[in-house]
Amino acid sequence: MTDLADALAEAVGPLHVRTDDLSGYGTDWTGRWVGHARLAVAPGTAEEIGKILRICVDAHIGIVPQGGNTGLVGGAVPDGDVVLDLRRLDTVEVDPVAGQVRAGAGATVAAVQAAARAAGLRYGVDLASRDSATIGGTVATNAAGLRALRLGDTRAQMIDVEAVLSTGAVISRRTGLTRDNSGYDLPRWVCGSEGTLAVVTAARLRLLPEPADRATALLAFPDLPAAVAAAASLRREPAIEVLELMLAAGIALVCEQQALPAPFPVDHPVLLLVEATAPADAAGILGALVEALPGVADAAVGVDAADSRRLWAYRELHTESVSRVGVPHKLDVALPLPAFASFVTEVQPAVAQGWPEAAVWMWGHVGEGNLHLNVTGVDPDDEDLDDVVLRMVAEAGGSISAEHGIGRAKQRWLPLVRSAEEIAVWRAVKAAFDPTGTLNPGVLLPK
Ligand code: 2HG
Ligand code: ZN
Repeated sequence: MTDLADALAEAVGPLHVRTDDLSGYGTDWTGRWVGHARLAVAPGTAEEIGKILRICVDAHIGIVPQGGNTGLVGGAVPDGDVVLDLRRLDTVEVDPVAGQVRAGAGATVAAVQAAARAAGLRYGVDLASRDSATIGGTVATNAAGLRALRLGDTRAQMIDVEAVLSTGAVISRRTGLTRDNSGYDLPRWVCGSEGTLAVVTAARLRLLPEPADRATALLAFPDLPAAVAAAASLRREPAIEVLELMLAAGIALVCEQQALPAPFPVDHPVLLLVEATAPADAAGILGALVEALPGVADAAVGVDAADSRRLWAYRELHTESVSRVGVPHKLDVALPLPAFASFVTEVQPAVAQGWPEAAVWMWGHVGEGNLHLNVTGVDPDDEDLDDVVLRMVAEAGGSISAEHGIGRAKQRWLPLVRSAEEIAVWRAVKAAFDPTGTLNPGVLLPK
């Protein structure tokens, strides 16, 4: 063992320091971001994290916090750094009276959802990677997911965060108060900072009442403008909690890769997955809304929970299916809804012009103008492709990152959506939290 490994072993116990077989820590889920971990250390407490940080600060070595490693912008991929594996911090404690959960950074989203459910409540953030994605990662990236349209992103659930600064100091309000307007809200700054300000060790999150009834439907449309107009109209309805858009190519890919039957007897260019929740008769409410919608070519309604899961599979299996055909360019972008349909139509030929071999896959949280544009068949390192797409996004008044963050993937394009003055303030904030630049170096802000 090296001096560094010895010092860390003293801090957390030798069983929790790994120096061999580090490839799982060094590569992201998609295979797009390949780095190198110097070693991995798995602390069991915030206090141990403080010790680890002080050791790494003194040794001038970067620390990359990692949970489920499900991020999609290279934000948890080390570059010769120490990986801080947070998965041992997996406690989940529900306070049903307060309607809150305190979850360790390493608890999975699914574990938090299950604990909430057992108390007759629910956690508002849901995403397809729920079984691996951890609370620490979702707080650090302000993950949004499938229900943010109505329930908000991670920041909207957050009551408090416990986090360790690179000095080893622990910050936390510790109160659980839902009204606490006493000055700068550091928990909300840490949320979405992608591990660059502090290491999230736990979060206190709000839980919501479980709706008594829900209904799911898959709606088919003849074209994009009709589907987007339907989404715009449905998002005004309080009962609608989910509005997800898919295209024919993605549906065909999912069916082929996952051996699923086509959802309708004939193919349709665009599908919307919608879900309604209500105190009673969600299916009736959803049925009436669909009936009144112009342009619906066909509809499949989930008659029970198993049937709803069958419809959800077409949406949730997109990411995995795309990865089966190649290492994708992942462009998670946001567009103003009025520009959504024209962007989707125009970006295809723009990509085909420069990269005729490209396959473009698009789907997303259309209720919030969030489009996931994936491209396979093009060298993953060919950033000219990303440049073409992200410039089109900025031109259309959109954002280069809707929910996945900046990571190592998108720093180059930050000036398209953030001013030099804003980025200067970010640097000052970073220096205040992490003066030695130890936390997640090279992520979000260029090194
Ligand atoms: C989703 O909504 C995730 O499916 C992943 O945010 C998107 O794989 C992607 O590009
Ligand atoms: Zn998404």
